[in-house]
Amino acid sequence: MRAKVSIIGAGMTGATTAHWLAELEIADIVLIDVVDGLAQGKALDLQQAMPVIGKDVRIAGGTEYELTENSDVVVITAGLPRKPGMSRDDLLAANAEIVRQAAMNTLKYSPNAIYIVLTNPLDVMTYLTMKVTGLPPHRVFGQAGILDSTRMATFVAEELGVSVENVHCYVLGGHGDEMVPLTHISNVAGIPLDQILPAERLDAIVERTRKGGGEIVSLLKMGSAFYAPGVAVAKMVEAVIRDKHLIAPVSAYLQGEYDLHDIYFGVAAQLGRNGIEKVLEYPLTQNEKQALKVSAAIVAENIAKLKL
Ligand code: TXD
Repeated sequence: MRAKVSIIGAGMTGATTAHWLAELEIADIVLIDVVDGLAQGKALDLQQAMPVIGKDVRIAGGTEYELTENSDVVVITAGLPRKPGMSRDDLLAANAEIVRQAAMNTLKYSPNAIYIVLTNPLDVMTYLTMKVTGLPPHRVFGQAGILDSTRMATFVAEELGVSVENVHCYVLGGHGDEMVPLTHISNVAGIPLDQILPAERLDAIVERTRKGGGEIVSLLKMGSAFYAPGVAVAKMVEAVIRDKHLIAPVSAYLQGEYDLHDIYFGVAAQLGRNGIEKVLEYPLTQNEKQALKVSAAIVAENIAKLKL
């Protein structure tokens, strides 16, 4: 039987995730949006692209959650994006209600699905999804780290003039400007970044990575990034459907790892058919540990605002 992936929110990231996923030809896709016609229209358009690329993928869209029945994976992108000058945390109250609805409406039709959350503030919305669905934490996780890490890898590859294939970056922490790009674990062909780049260039890359989302928000002026977030989600969906045991930075529920408890937070985790199989712990420097603490305190403060 074919796998089925439902994407809630057919806006920029939802539709782009569907696009990247369709190219992988690993699942049929359903797009759901509250705006009448939007998901249907985009699904039909994408469906009509399939003969050109020779992919046998069925894509449906609508406003009705019945369409999502028996999904293997549910992706939640529904919500508002940032406007220039807004932080991700400014979206909390409005998006919490939207994500809660999306999670409950899909759970009714797909009680066995794996949930991947994209809506901001990311770690908080992922926590909310786990709580309201009552699903075991390994079946609910969020996308942020693959995006933050691919941004960092892009800047490193550009700086050194090497192939992106040689660059391996790992960004941990909450998906906010206090995220923690790891400079001695990230590497170019095995050589740690802090040994291959002068300190001031590395600092500039870390800073640009942290502000990477905001850089795009201020350029676009309406909405936020969608190509790289979309492909990051598609990568996670693929890891689940193909049971790849892929290690990637994701927002995962922590129960003591890095001395953090009852929080969703960006860490490296292994993904397979059952969701998160394992959380990896890197040996961190004192500075990195401290930076993670600062980032975690901000996420925890926002989780508390949910009053769950
Ligand atoms: O890395 C990451 N985690 C992120 C997160 C990267 C990029 C974008 N990130 C966040 O995802 C962003 O801050 C937003 O909170 C979400 C969605 O961003 P997107 O750019 O896709 O926003 P759009 O284009 O506005 O699309 C959101 C869609 C839009 O079509 C709405 O009509 C729909 O969500 N929406 C709903 N769909 C279903 N149900 C409800 N209730 C609903 N409310 C809005």
